[in-house]
Amino acid sequence: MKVVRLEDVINSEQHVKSDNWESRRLLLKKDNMGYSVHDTVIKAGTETHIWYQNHLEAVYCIEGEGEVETVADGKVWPIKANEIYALDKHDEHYLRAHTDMRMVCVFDPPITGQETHNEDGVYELVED
Ligand code: 9YT
Repeated sequence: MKVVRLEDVINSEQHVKSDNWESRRLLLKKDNMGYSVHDTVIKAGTETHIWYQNHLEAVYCIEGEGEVETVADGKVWPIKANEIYALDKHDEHYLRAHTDMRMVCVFDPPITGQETHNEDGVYELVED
């Protein structure tokens, strides 16, 4: 087994920073778990367009509050600490953070760590 500490991931190559969020990737494809696990901070006041066409993602909010709007039906889902949302239909959505939101994200398939959001908010699949 292994233990991964957030303090060791911070400011390493597994700490990815964007305008709207920072993602500390605790477990990646290379860890061979079948999923990846990220400790992510979504910055207060931001709106991010996301559409993971190639991945399923579950997002557990452990701090803060905001909302998700699913594009297909225009439904707005308030999200706060101790709630998990599951993008079980590869749902295209907008994530809006009212405060800083700390989210634990699980991706299936696992991301490799090299993905970036393209113009559609998609992570392309990265082959080894
Ligand atoms: C909640 C969410 O999807 N945020 C975007 C970043 C992504 N989860 C990542 O790469 O950790």
